[in-house]
Amino acid sequence: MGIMARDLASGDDAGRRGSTRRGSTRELDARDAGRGRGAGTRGRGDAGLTESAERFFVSSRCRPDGVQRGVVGEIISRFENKGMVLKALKTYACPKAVAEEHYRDLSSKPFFGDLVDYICSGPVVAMIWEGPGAVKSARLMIGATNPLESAPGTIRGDLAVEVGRNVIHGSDSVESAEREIALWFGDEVGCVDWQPTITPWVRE
Ligand code: DAT
Ligand code: MG
Repeated sequence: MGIMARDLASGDDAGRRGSTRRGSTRELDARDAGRGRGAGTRGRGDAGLTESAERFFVSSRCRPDGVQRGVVGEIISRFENKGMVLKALKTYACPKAVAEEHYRDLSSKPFFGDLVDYICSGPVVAMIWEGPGAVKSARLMIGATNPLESAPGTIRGDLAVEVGRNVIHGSDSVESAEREIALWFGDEVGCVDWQPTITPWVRE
């Protein structure tokens, strides 16, 4: 597991933190319910993470102006409407060390300092979404890095005009999603193991 946000933020020993609530909120397995097989549960081992269901990390980077525009609800709606499942969400004041770790691959870029300052300048809403092919699908929904090159209908294509204010971050691979989830959500305390009851109407 990668480095965790709170390690960077506070030097905390993640391993000493309290027990995970993951798995304590067991939901009716929507597929079983839909097929009349009764109230099954999903343990961590298959918490919606079948080989066809990936997790995807999204942060809607909202400075005060972004919050005023109210794009967080719009972004959530788009992923919900697509049929992805929201596994975790939090509003977060991003410490500089977390931002630098998150964007470490870009540390040699001339805009790195401005990017880090920007991410730390206001509340960030971090989310974990899950669904089949979630990484590729969500990247298509988000659109190109430069909003002026993002297709209409994409989040950036519809909601942004400048690369430095492109509204949303999304993981670019399954590996980076897991790294970013570990960074932002640590051991996933508070993440909910659930599936919507309408799952059989969204997925075969
Ligand atoms: P993406 O966010 O589409 O994965 P990226 O990982 O290449 O794109 O870059 C991360 C962020 O860095 C991007 O969302 C906005 C910022 N950025 C990228 N290229 C930039 C540039 N040329 N000038 C200013 N900011 C840039
Ligand atoms: Mg990227």
